[in-house]
Amino acid sequence: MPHPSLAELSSLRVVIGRAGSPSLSVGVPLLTGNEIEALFPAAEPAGQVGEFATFSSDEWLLGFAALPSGETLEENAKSLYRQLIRLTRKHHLARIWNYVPGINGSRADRLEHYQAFCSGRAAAFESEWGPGFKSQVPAASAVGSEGANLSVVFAATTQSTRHFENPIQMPAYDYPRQYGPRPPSFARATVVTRTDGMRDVFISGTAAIRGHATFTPGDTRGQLSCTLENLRAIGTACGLGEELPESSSASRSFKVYLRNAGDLDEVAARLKSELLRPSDQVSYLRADICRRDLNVEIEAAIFGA
Ligand code: 3EB
Repeated sequence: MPHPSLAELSSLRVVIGRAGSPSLSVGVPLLTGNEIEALFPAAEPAGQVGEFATFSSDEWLLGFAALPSGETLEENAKSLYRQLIRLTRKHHLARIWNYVPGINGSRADRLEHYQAFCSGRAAAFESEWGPGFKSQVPAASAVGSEGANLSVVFAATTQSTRHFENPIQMPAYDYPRQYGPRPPSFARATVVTRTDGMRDVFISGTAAIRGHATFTPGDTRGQLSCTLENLRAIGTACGLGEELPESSSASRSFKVYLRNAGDLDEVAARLKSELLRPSDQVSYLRADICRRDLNVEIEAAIFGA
């Protein structure tokens, strides 16, 4: 199948609340799927709070913000996260999406942009929540953006949340120093138990990391197998089961990030036979992954499990 050249692709736009409300373009080209990521269509605008446009529905508080990246990435990550943590004080964080310009590039002192982002984010959590913050961090993803801004999107809730780790992956917040001065601050999954007893489950960006090491560096086929195994393992750990979930009318949406657009057909064919159901929503996006040797990352949101 011929694919459009990367330059012609439209970029993913995040819309919270009703269609047509202001959107955030996150600088991630869409390969196939919906160019609008519609989050919580029932939410209503709840005002601008600092840098964040916020939205709310009964139990949810949502928002997005963007600030310039470049040499100010670490400070701006810290500043956005301090605002985010303060404005969600009466809620529990359930999911954060991060889009980081030039994620695999390095700043003048050679610290990688992703590592600078991780430092700013960890500093914000530590200053707001104290040194034990890691047990409270929610599910997240952090992928490369082709735009100029660091974009941050969050979902928080007044319902109860539990965070889960994957037994076959080291918790990211415990990664050793070889990956950067401050480890990433996120949980592998967050489960929201709704007042009606159903669960909404956010599975973080999941890649081919075993323990803390990259599995088959640069090899998409091997990494996809490892990523699918990680998804089954976190599904089991968080109580959904490896079928995410086995049976049900739960609505599932997936985002698949590919470093190389040329991997699309092979990855999509395998996911169709090994992961996806006809009722799932899935978008394939062209993005750099936070480690240079990773080619694929998959995230999931499961509502009503
Ligand atoms: C990993 O497992 C791959 O920094 O928020 C996945 C999900 C990854 C979230 C983040 C990073 C983040 O470490 C990368």
